Amino acid sequence: MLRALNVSGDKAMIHNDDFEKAVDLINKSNNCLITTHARPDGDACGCLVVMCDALVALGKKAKLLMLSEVPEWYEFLFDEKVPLLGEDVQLEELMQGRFGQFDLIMVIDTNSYSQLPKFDEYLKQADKPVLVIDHHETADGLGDVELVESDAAATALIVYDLLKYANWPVTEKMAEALFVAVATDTGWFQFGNTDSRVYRDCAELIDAGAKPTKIYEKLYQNFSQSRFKLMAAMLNTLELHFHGRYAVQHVRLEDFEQTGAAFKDTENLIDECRRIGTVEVAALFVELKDGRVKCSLRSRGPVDVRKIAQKFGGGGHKMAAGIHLPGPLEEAKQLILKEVTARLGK
Ligand SMILES: [Mn+2]
Repeated sequence: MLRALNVSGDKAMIHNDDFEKAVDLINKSNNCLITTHARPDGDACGCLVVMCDALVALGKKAKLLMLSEVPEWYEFLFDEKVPLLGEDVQLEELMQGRFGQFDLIMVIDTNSYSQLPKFDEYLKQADKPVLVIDHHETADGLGDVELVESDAAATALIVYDLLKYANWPVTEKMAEALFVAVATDTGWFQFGNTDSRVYRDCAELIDAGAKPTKIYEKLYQNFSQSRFKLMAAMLNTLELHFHGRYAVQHVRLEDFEQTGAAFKDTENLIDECRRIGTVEVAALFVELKDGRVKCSLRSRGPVDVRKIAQKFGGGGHKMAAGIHLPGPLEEAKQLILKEVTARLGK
């Protein structure tokens, strides 16, 4: 039996017709390929686990594929290592159907080609229905059916709504994965996207078996020594502009070498400087091996960092966005400083 979720007619919410189409697409499929954006975060990982389990529970085949490595602190979500495109599976194998003969492709927590390196080539030529579940505003319209709601704090909230709409059971493991997804995308209920829906859904997930204290320990009190040293190196680079309203930090290639940390260890490090009371905009610049600089931006004021990111081909949300900039580091910093100055400087 299907349960009506959205009776308010609120435009920002996903219409029941779309949930119906998504359920239909899934019911018609037998062999599904599920992927998410490169550099998967907690929301991406959690949603993948949940959709895979939901499909298997329906008696379907489902395969996960990652486009870049899963950070080790999310590995506990997965029963086994997820195949990595370009490493465990080559694009050619995927193209030729040797990884699987799929009749449905699910793209989760992104709706843009630029977030799907190499996989975008497969997606463009694959003549298969695509279901997108996402909460980002940047959208290329990849799906034949799309469950997209930019007001949702996490894609996991949409996944959860889908499960409830379709009346598919939520196991303890699924509840944990959904909780991890929502908790990480809200910075453990700190960010501005933490609305009553987040707390309501998380309360339900706790009732379904998610254990917040255990999850907190796994996520936030589980640093490797090398990651902690990388954080210490980053903290030492802090620059403050505009009387402490703009915080800038960086990580150089040599920091990775000296600490033994990996690129993925930079996830969420940008949030450390939010402890400084004056900070409204924060930027973290990370040198990449290919010479580019990954810039992450956070806002907790009126500055819309997505607009800054979009100027240089990046994307994200008002409060959190990212861009790849050409190097060197100092020039990338100047580029963003100019944008922030236009917004904060008087
Ligand atoms: Mn997300």
